[in-house]
Amino acid sequence: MTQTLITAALPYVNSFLHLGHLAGAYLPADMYARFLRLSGRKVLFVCGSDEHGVAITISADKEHTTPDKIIDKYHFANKQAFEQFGMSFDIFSRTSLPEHAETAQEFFLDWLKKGLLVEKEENQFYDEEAHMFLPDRYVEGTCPNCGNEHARGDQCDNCSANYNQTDLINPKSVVSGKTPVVRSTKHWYFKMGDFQERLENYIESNASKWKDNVLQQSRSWLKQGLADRAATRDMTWGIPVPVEGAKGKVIYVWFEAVLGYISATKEWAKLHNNPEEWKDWWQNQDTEYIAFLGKDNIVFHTLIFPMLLMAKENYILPANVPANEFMNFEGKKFSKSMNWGIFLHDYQRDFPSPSQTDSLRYTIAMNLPETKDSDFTWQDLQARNNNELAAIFGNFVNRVVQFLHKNFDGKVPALPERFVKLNDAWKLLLEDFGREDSKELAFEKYESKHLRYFSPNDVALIAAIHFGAKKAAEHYARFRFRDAVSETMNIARAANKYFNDAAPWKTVKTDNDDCAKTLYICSQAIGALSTLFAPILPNTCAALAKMIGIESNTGEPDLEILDRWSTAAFPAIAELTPMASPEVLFAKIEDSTITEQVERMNPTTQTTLPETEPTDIITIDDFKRIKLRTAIVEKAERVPKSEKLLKLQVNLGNEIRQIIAGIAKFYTPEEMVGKTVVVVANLQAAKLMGMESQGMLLAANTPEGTLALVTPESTVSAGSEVR
Ligand code: B3M
Ligand code: ZN
Repeated sequence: MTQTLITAALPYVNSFLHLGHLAGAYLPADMYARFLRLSGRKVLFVCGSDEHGVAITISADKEHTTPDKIIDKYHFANKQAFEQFGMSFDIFSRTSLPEHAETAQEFFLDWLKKGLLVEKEENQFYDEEAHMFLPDRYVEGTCPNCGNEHARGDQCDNCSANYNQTDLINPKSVVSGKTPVVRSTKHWYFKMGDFQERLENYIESNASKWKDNVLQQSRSWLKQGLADRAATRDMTWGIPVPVEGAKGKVIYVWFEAVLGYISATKEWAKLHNNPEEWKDWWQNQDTEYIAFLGKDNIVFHTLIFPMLLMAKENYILPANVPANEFMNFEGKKFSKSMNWGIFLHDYQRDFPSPSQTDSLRYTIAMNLPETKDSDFTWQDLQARNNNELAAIFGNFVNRVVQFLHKNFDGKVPALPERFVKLNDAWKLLLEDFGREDSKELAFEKYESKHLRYFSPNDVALIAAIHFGAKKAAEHYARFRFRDAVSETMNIARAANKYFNDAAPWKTVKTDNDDCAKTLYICSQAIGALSTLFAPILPNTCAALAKMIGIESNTGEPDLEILDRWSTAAFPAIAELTPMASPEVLFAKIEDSTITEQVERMNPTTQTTLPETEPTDIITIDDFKRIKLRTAIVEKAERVPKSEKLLKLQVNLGNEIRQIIAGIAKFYTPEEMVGKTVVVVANLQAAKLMGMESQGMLLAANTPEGTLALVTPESTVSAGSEVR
């Protein structure tokens, strides 16, 4: 295998990207791509927007606009967000391009020709008012299994039952609100059963390398037996079925979206003035193909996509599908409708500097949901930034550069006569290390052998870099990104320790030659870190390269292919290279910044944030789902360390609830006690600064920028319904 094709799942363009997206697929894919490029590997990294399917039309309906407007809005927003967060795609394409329709239709016709599609008539709901068949998410009704009145067309969120939409009790069209009729409709079904055995062999032949979650899901599908699956839908938005008599039918989104990777590669090849080059990737046995995605997309990439590729012949299959679990936000699932989570553009607004982007990448990387769901918290971002990035990596760089400016004219020291052959000795030392597997053994063995040039401290640091880089590479190769990054941070730790142990502030007075050598080695360590941290901290490493006067390479596309990784432990910076004046790599994140973010999570204060999304119109039924009740405040106290929050105990008639409200700037605890307020009673509980908030108060923004509580005009008892 001489080259690697990397794809990251094509995000639906029906919402903005949030941190959970980065954690699920995009950040690991990007780190992997950058790592491989830095290791001298030829890489093509492909992504784009998934612009068809019901997810898009539903969002268009909700935003009272058309699908083509929706896709433009989110495609460009997402593309920009990805760029800001450093995704080093070779191409970010979109499935609404005519070239993609061509690819998908060509595949479809090929399935027809090969007899892989069967036509069948089946019953489905039809909305006579909207003149359309209703895809599963367009029908709601009562669950035939548990009686939940808001069950979706194909599955119930309450009891997780799966059923046919025509089994729903009291079905309603989401489009018109009317009861749909049953009509029969014709579709093309893909004979997945024909591929059962080949797919089983494919999965099992990869079993030793794949992650457990990926294997389990794939095997469990195969175990149930692959049945015919509709490859078309009755919809106008999508890629038309390219046969006569198929008006109003499109190719099912999952059967074309995965082909979007191929279309994107074709677009890339065209842009590179070599339109046939895409085949060099997809139809080349020397390509290793790795598909990154979140856990909800697994079988589409381990079974459906491979099946489509097998059917077409000549195509390579994914060699690995290192899917992640989900990352939650402060203990709860990211949710667009509940406004829970951090969108990338929100983070960008509040933390605009490139190093802050890197801090986020680092924090997510250290919390990647590689084997189980994980959690992102603001506190963790602060701790990772302050205690690791700033206190270890940034601190080392700063100490060295400052020392150079104070004592060596701001330049990498020239090697004194005594150590003039240091680079040759360094080469020999690394050759010796190359014969050993473990850092500890190597150190013991060579500590004294190289004494003429290197002190034991020197050997320890060079060993830490050499073996750390090697270990990190092994972790990257096995998709263990958290370990890869921890390993890299350990190198920075070792560098700090080296600076402490070598104590150049002492030797500068006692043995200037030795001091020069120490600082020469420190400078080389900075060079090494600027390569080894590049997959995770590309902005910082680019800035660092500039600062230390070496050519920046953070594993971006289209650079000369060079292996910088395995040579990272060897000196890369020439003597007397000037170093730019010291610059703080990572500014500390203050407590108040974090407190402010945490408080913004409080729904009561969220209204003061700039609008990032168009306001949605809701129906009376939507409104009825919100249960508003009056409540009497029984106790109120300030929340320590917070300017904005009050902790309230409120009486709802039949229960006492704790509510953490962002009103402390406008109401004292004493004023609050005894007040009758209006509370959203069925809001999911949330944690604010470690305390549970079981509801939310209503308050209005005043023209003066303060808040005024909503209270009933006359006396009512606690727990009265507000409508
Ligand atoms: N669009 C999943 C999603 O955005 C889906 C992935 C397609 S990969 C070809 O949730
Ligand atoms: Zn149910």
